[in-house]
Amino acid sequence: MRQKIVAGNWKMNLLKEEAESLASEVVNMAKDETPSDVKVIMCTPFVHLSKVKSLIGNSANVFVGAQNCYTEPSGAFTGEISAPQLASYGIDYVILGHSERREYFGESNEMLAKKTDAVLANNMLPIFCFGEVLEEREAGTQKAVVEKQLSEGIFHLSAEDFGKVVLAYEPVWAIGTGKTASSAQAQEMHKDIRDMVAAKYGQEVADATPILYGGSAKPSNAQELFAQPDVDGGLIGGASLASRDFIEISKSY
Ligand code: 3PY
Repeated sequence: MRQKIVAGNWKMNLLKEEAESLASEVVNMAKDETPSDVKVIMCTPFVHLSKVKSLIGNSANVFVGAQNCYTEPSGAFTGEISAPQLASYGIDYVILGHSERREYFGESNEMLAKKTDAVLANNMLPIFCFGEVLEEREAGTQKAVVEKQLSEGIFHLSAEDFGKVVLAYEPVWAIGTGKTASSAQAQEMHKDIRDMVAAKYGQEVADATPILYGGSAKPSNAQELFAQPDVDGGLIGGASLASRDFIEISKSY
């Protein structure tokens, strides 16, 4: 059985009090409503991580994640946050390679390979994002694009380390656009991704790898997406900022 995961990507949203209310609501609702085999993760801006971590306390099914980290452990890198720093706050997960980081901050597959190593070396778990842009989908090259992102960004890992990774397929044309990939489009790509993992690491590892769908997932489409055999959950943008919507998504399996 693969781990079911609903991870919220808060992006650069919420002020202090707003973040604290949302996190408390999610923790309380998840305790009562989210099925016990679903992990709920809140990936917050750096400034909220410590507080959200303490609000989660010893909750059994809610975890905290960052949205990025730097490749180096320490030093003269003004404005950056390192993996050891995140680990020292007890952070569980780190999103890497979100399309907004790739597009606005020039993050390459090579840089993401180093970030992945840094996260794993500090005993945190990467949520590794990848996906094609609209022109690539229209040109029918999405599979090749995804294969390159995986082979350059994450397929250097040993099978043991790869076993700790959460993959998140996020078609860029479905991010912040309100467009969602149809459940059939998501399933087709998720199956291709699982086959790529199997070709590299073997079927057993592939069958155990959680592959999340990201891109305008919301309560009204989560059930259909999560019903697909190779979709193991979601990386949720806007809908993770409303506790009721986010928790409804966590109940959509
Ligand atoms: C979205 O749903 O828009 C996302 O970017 C999730 O990461």
